[in-house]
Amino acid sequence: MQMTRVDVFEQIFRVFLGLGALVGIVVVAYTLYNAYKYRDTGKAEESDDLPSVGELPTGGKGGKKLFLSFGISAIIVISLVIWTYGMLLYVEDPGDDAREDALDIEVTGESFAWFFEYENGIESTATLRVPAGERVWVETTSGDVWHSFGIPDQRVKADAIPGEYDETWFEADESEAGQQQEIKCFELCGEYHTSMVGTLQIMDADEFDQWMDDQLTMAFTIEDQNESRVTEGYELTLESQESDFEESYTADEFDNGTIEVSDIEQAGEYNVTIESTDGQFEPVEDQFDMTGPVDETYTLEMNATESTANESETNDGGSA
Ligand SMILES: [Cu+2]
Repeated sequence: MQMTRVDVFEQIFRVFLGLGALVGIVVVAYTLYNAYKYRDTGKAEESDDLPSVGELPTGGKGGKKLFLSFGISAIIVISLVIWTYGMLLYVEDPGDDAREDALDIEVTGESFAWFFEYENGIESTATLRVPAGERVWVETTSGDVWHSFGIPDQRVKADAIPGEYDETWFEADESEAGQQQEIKCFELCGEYHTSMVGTLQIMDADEFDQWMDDQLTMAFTIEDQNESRVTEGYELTLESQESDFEESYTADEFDNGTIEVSDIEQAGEYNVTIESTDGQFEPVEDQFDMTGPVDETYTLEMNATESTANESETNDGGSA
C-alpha cells in the first residue's frame, strides 16, 4: 500500500516525538542521578583537593563521556535529517506512475472563491469532490492576486499565483469516505480572505464515478414554435471539439422529442446541428461549453418556403 501525505507527516511527527521524549528522559534522568550522587552530605573534608569557584577542573578520563554524548547526538541528528529528507522527497515526488494514475484537478483561486476543473473538463465551484483511496494531483493557480490553497486535514498547501502553476497531491483514506473537510485560503488576499473557504467532499469511489457520470450527461429536447415536442423528421449531430466524439441521433432514437446522451467522456466545447430529414424545418446550429450536465431545448422553425406556403393558404382562406 502506498503512503498518503497524512501518513508521511504523521510518521515524521511520531519519530520526532518519540526520539525527543527518549533524549529528554535520558538527560533528565542522568542529571537527577548525578545531583543525587554528588549531593552535599556534609562529609567532605577541607583538606580534599576540591576545585574552588572559577577554577577550571584538570585531569579526567580523556573526555570519554564528552565524546560519547557528542557522538550519539551527532548520529541521532544526522540520521534524522537524512530520513526526514527522504520522506519529504517522497512527498515532493511520489514517482512517475503515481503522477500518471492520479486524478488531475486544476484549482483556480479568485477573490474570494475556489474553482475546480477535472481533467475531463467538468467544473465545480467551492466544493471539490474526490474519490477516497485514490491519488489526486492538484495544479493550483490564481485568476487575480496571490492566494494559497490548503486542506489542513490532508496536509495540503500550495501557492496559487497568477500566471504560475504550483502542483501538489493528496490521497484521502478509504476510511474518510463520506467526510467533508475544510478548504481554506492561506494567503491574506483581501477584504473577504476569511470567507475564501471551500469543502472537500470525500466520496466512496463508486459514488464518485456515479456522480461523474451524471456530470457527463446531456439531454436535448426538440420543440416546434408552439412549444410542443417534435417526434419525427430530424437528425441531431453532436460533435466534440476536444475529442474525436461525433455521434448522430435520428428522431426515432428520441423519446417523445427528448434524448439523453450518457456516453460522453470529455466535457468542453461541443457543436450541435439539427437537420430536417424531410426538409420541413430550418437546420439548427449551436455551440456550447460543457462544464457539467447539459440540458438544452431547441426550437425548430418551419422552413421558409413551407411557411410562405402556409401563409398564402391562410390568406386565401381569409379572402374566401
Ligand atoms: Cu485568497
